[in-house]
Amino acid sequence: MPTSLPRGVSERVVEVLRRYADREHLERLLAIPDPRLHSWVADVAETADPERIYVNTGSPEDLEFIKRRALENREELPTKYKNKTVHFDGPYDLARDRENTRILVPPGHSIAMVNTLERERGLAEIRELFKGVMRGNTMYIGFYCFGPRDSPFSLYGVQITDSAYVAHSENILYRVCYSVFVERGDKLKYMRFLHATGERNELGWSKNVEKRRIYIDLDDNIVYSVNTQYAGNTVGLKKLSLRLCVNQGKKEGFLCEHMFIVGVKGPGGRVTYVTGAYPAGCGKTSTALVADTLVSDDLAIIHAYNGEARAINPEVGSFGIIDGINPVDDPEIYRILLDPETEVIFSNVLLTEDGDVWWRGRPEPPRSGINYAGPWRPGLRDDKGREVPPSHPNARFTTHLKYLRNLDPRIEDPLGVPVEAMIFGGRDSDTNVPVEEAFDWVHGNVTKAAALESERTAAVLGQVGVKEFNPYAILDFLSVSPGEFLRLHLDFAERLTRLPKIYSVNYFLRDKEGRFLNEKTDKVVWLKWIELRVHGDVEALESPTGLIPVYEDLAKLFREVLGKEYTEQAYREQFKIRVAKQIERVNRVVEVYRKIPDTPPVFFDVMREQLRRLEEARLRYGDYIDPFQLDKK
Ligand code: SPV
Ligand code: MN
Repeated sequence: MPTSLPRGVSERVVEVLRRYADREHLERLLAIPDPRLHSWVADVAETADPERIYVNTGSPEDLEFIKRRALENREELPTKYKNKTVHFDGPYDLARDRENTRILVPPGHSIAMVNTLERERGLAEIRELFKGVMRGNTMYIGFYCFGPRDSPFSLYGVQITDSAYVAHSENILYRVCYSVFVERGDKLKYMRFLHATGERNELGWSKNVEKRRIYIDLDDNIVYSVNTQYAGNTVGLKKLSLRLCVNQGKKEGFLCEHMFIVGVKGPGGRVTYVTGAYPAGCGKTSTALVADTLVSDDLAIIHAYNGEARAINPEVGSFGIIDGINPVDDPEIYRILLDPETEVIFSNVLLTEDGDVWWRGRPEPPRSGINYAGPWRPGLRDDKGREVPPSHPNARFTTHLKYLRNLDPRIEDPLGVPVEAMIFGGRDSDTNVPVEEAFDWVHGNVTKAAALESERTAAVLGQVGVKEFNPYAILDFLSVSPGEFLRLHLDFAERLTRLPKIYSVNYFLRDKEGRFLNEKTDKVVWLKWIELRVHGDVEALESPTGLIPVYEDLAKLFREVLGKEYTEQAYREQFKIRVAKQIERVNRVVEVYRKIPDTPPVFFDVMREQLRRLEEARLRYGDYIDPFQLDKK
């Protein structure tokens, strides 16, 4: 123990900490010259009453310890593969909980389309729920950089959790940077995350899921999460931080996005950086993986820097959907998931009796084992007679990006990569063409980003398949209204001299029989087309809703990139403009924004223009426009 206390630390705080932390861990904590941190930890410990405090410095021993603890307390189960474990969330805790995720606000305050709760009420509830909640468990404290070290764009976060699984996940997904906290102490601005699993039942699931709460306190830059394990509800720096980051971005003039960042190679070996926002389960991860290089698969922080939009990845790992990943369509990720050298946490897959892991996409049929709902055998039905899938549709893998052969080394570039295009993708069976360029930044932000819709998938609790409004694919993570979020983007452009181009993509068009019009692999062609457009290397056809590819350019790309014939018939079917459906879409989305009071007026102007173009087109062509009838721009 140091004989004198670090500056500003009170005797009382140290007294409390000493009750929970042994000498080594107390010293680790006090080595960070930040008395507010010490008081917070002491306060949490006194309330939650853990057995002990573990301060994670990110040393190999600490990382090992946390992994071992997750196995010892059965939050993770071993598999027959080295360094690969399985975690189960239980059948009622398999996805993000929208209803119980709230932004805490002052009395009488609300944010359009965002779930809020009166701050004092929320905090009181949390205080109650955290009383004694960690009894008998270890409280882990982790320190993370949300972005490259020494980047002016990076943010920082401290996570307290009683879950070794959550701590383990964060050690994979983020850069542990205890030493930065030691160096910078109270000069460092950081977000805080406090999580408790709550009581677990005999199968290890959070028992009190009806008391699951995820409360975001913007005033204090802190998120609370309790009675849940699912990573989207618990891993603070993942989606919980996104709400804090959006709010900070609003104040400081940067963008915090639910976007991948990839490099696409073009003629002469040039690399063009593109970001992409898609709701979960709409092809985001798979698109990120088919690009030539990958910087990020889920999140991007974008700053205006010397007139350029520069993007960093706050993460270094991936929490990806595993359902459907197979050796043919996704060879790289499939390899990583089973490679003896990689570290992976599988969640909510099937763990077979012989220690193998099974998800939809593994070539052989599933065998008996345990899954997210308990023991499983082929043909198992639930109490309502429905077949229990062996592996859940929102089953996931958590792994390091460093295993990717095409990881872009610029993931560590402190100034990020220049963004030249932004893609917005949704799951849409009947309206949008596979790829389309917006006329300009404002048109793209309004009609492709702010107006994004998608059919619901398994990543959130609730009915699958319903068409949902999801502006910028970030609705679930907004702490400002969608109107304000749009305005942030419009304002952001004023600080740029080179504006990224904006695109929509849709991989989910279907024919009348319900069959997909595109192959999974086609998306790489859309990326290559976007790359060429950014550099003005190919022309485009002007539709009422944007600029679409010329048939010959796509046919050439299909041949070069996929070795495939692309027929005029396929093009015609995929790229016909569904005028009537597009009109419905405009009307639907305008209705939504009419109820959002702070929508910038330009939104309605741009939508009105879009509607006018569509109506004119309908008079001229009818409900569908054959793309061969369109003129070059
Ligand atoms: C998503 O749903 O967008 C994800 C997974 O990336 S979660 O962490 O649950 O948000
Ligand atoms: Mn995501």
